[in-house]
Parts: sequence; structure tokens; C-alpha cells
Amino acid sequence: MMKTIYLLNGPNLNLLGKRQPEIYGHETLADVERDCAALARDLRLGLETFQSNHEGAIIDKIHEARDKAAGIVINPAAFTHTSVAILDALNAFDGPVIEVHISNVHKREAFRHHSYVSRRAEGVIAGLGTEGYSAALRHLAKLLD
Ligand code: DHK
Repeated sequence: MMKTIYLLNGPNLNLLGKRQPEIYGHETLADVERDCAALARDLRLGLETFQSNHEGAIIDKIHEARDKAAGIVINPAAFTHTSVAILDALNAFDGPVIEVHISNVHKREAFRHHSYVSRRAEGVIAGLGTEGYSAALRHLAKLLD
């Protein structure tokens, strides 16, 4: 049976391409999701995409992933730095998790240097722009092979 990856994006990423393009680039979230869907097809993986500005909605989606997904790619955006609840939800998920940040958070304000989610992630990608999502998908494909 085809394995499915959940691609999850947190708050404000619905504004990708419009919000601070000097930091987050010009690609929209729809562009990213379309490119990842094409890559997932090449990798023979299913892909479910989800974005929310609400912490609880992201947690509910991670709970859903427990039964439906083999792995998770997540950009928790600002919740990266604040959310023990998202970490706990990911700890209740059995498969591999890759954390993605579009910007290099370590080059930015000190409050972006700490991630709760990194305690759970197999790998963390930061600063590759939206290419980070495809790198994460490729790596998950190898881990799940
Ligand atoms: C996106 C955000 O919205 C910020 O809150 C994070 C992350 C960084 C990113 O680089 O994708 O600090």
C-alpha cells in the first residue's frame, strides 16, 4: 500500500509569497504544495497538505496522522518556539518527523533559535527557502524505504 506523508504548515504561512518576501521568498503555499505533490508522486508517496493558524487544529491533524501517515514534514512556524503541545502531539506519532524552516532561524532573533519540535525531529532544515520542503520529502522517502 502507498505510504502517505503529512505536510503541515503553521501560522502565517498561508501568506507565503506575500508576507516579508525578502525573508520567506516569492513562492506561495499553493506553489509549494503543488511542487511537493508532484515530487511525492515521483517518490511513490501519497501527500496530504494542511495549513492552520491555530495550534489546536495542527494538534488535531497530528493526531489524525497517527492512523493515516507514515511520516510528517512540519513547519510549525512561530509555534516552533512556543509549543510544548505540538511537541507532545508529535511524540504521540510513531513515524519519522522532519522539521522545516524556510528562513535560517539561527541568523535571526534569539527567540527563534530554540525549537521544542527539534527534540522530536529526525532532521531539521533551515534556510534553504521553500526547497527545504522537497529536501525533507526526499529524506523521508529514504527513511521509509
Ligand atoms: C516561519 C515563521 O513564521 C517564523 O515564526 C519562524 C519560520 C521561522 C520559517 O522560517 O519558515 O520563526
